[in-house]
Amino acid sequence: MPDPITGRVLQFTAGVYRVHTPAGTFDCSLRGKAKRDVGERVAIGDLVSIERLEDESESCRITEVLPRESRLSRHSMAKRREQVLAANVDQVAAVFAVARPDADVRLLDRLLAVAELHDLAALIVLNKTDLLEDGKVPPELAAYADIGYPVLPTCARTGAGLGVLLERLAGRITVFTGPSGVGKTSILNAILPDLDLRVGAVGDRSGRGKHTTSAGVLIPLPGGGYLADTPGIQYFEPAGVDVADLAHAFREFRPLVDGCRFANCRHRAEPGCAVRAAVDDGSVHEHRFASYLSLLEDAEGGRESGR
Ligand SMILES: Nc1nc2c(ncn2[C@@H]2O[C@H](COP(=O)(O)OP(=O)(O)O)[C@@H](O)[C@H]2O)c(=O)[nH]1
Ligand SMILES: [Mg+2]
Ligand SMILES: [Zn+2]
Repeated sequence: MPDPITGRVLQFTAGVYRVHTPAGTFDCSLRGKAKRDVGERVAIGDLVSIERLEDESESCRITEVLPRESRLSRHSMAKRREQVLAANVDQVAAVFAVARPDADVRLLDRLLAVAELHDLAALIVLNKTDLLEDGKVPPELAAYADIGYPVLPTCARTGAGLGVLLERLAGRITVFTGPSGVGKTSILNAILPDLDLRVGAVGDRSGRGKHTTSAGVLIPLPGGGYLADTPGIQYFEPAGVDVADLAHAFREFRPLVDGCRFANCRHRAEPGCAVRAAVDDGSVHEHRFASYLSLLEDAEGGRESGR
């Protein structure tokens, strides 16, 4: 029996796992004992041992799934279980455009909250900088650097900023996410010329792109590391989240919450709320607070509907 090889699950389609290894990329099956041991479906990003079947040299099977270091998951209300979107993720890159379409900060805050709740680092990519008249990132977006998120301006058209982005991605598994039409596929095509993914056209009126990127793939990067394209993260529902944890998902609130008068303060309109005071004195941005309140409402709604 040849020695097993260790590799990374890139994709899963119709019962076949595509596994990237130093010896090449192989299509593998998962059956028998390995399947029973896993219990839940193997996710993209999982590290697995595979072996080639001796009789059919083209055929491989997964013999073991190595322990996960992290997972990015979404709680499915309908299926009443956790759905793992990607395993062993190191960071989340939230990709937005500076214009066409304008950055949706509510969605950005939601994605950042997902990253924080999973204890994952996050970075913000602001694409289409060629559309900035004065070359300056809008202050509302630049402000994310003040609360500790790396903000990386890029332009898929000219290639500006892509070198810095690549350095950030090297050797890590990064979930690449954001609304459609912001240029995610264009960035991938620019940094990985061999990939040749389809770029969606932007509709004239809405400024939004067509949905052209399919779900659940991990793309190997030339400098090591992978990009994970997991659209499901956008539909994150905070319904499974403890409302007490939600303030921690807004990193600039964390040092404040101990200063609230009530230990169970939800930072809505309670007297003596330190978060509210920080919003009033301008040290916490209004729109971050509004995003928090909207997620709080969702989280409470999920709890009251008797999940
Ligand atoms: N002006 C400008 N347009 C861009 C840039 N990057 C992408 N686009 C355009 O934005 C539209 C959507 O791009 P696409 O890569 O499909 O976005 P995705 O939906 O996020 O994958 C396409 O028409 C691209 O040509 C950029 O840096 N500057
Ligand atoms: Mg795309
Ligand atoms: Zn409070």
